[in-house]
Amino acid sequence: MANPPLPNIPWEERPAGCSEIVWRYSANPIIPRNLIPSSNSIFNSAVVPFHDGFAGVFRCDNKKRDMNLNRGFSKDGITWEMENDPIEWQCDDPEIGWFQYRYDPRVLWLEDRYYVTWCNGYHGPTIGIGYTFDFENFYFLENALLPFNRNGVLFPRKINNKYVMLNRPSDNGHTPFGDIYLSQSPDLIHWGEHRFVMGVKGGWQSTKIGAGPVPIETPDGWLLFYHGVLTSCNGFVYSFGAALLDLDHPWKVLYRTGSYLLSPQTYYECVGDVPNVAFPCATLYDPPTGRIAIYYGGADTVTALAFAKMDEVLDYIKSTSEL
Ligand code: BMA
Repeated sequence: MANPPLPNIPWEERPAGCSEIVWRYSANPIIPRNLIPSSNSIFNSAVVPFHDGFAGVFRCDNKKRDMNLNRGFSKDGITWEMENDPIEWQCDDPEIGWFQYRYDPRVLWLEDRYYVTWCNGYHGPTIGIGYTFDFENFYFLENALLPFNRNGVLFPRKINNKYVMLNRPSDNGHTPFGDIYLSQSPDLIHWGEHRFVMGVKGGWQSTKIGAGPVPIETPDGWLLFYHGVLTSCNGFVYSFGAALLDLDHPWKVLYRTGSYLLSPQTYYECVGDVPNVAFPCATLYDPPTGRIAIYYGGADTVTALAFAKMDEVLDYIKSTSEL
């Protein structure tokens, strides 16, 4: 199990009187929309442990409302320094190296480097894959799938000797449907052996669902936080819950939360450029303490932090599971 201890994980105990499995950081949002001069909004972003602190790839929509990815660094995972200019991706192939838009990054350590996946504009949304060794130089690898697809999330190790990626086929717009699929690859470039993982259900996850942060390996299965969308008379509402996927056959869902773990209820989740959105893209995990920190976007405007304990999340998924 490749989950090293993370003693410096950002953490705040569950507030007195709170009975939620996932609770919010009291000083949310941790990243305001205007942290850098160029930004309109900074949200749906991903972080990883890096050196003695943390590094991240952030969705920064600029004041022209271009959607792009900027890098950032933090000592404590809470206070971030971010570059004002977007990451420049090195790519030798001009056919795929051009910029249309980039958003909703996920970042992970996989074998020998940090990989980044995101929703990449290439004649419509698809999954871009890039990598960096040092958060200085970034390289674009390929578009993994044909448009239209979003929410591409890699597993942090090969499974059955293949790279594995969750993804969500979509349309070219705001997609009023969507189930989670899984694709497999020998080399992170050629993808196939597609499998259905799970589809929409009632209530908070009735319109569409999509993988959130990189899955965490546990003895009980891959822990996947995922977002679910409900269509209200006022538009989409983005909440998140979690599932446990079989370790060897990760398209097999073992358990799945019947209720959401967090839904947009605070001001910074309900009010912003897109109201009523809580959209998780990263977790940090410290196995010795069971602490989990969840990074999520609030209302497509700011970045927020929530906390949970691994044993409680696993118990909750199992005890509320509805497959
Ligand atoms: C999805 C993506 C996300 C966004 C969400 C709510 O389709 O664009 O980046 O958070 O819609 O607007």
